[in-house]
Amino acid sequence: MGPVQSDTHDWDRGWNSCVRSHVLRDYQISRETTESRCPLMVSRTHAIEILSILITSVVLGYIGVVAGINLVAIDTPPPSATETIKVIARTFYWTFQYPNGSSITYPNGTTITYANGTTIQNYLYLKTGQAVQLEVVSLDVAHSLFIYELGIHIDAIPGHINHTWIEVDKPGTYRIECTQFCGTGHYTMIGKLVVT
Ligand SMILES: [Cu+2]
Repeated sequence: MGPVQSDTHDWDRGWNSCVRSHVLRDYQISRETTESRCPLMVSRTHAIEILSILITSVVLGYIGVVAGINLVAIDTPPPSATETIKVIARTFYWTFQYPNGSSITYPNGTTITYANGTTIQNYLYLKTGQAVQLEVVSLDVAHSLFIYELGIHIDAIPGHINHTWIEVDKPGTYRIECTQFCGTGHYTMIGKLVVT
């Protein structure tokens, strides 16, 4: 079979010619056949493969870098978050340990400053716009602190401190719950974040 008459470019003519006269006729679509009989086609195929790999690598690399930068940014507390509150999980309650000099404003409007810090069970009090760091730990089994409305979710693991931070820009009461099944009283392990 002679070369195909076409107004397309050289590569297309080479391809059609090679495939029709050798590959399809012999029913052998192998690397050896294509390389020995259709060098033009092979070189074009390799160029497309290399280009595809390069484009894919650049796109995936870009996504990876952007995701990495955002993950680090999300995990990094703002400079104003100088105070660290310890969140301690036990079966089946939370305690929030405030550092020395903490100032807490309660819902009735009273503000108290605790020179030696204070510990409060099941209630975490914050002021609107107050950024604090949280150190989360468990004293018995694995728990997990979850504040659905704020998208905060962090495990409380015995012997291991997990870090996160929180800043709420809207006053209100937000439910704190444990999302790790920790025993028969798991469902009672409810706390409240009160933002004044
Ligand atoms: Cu729990």
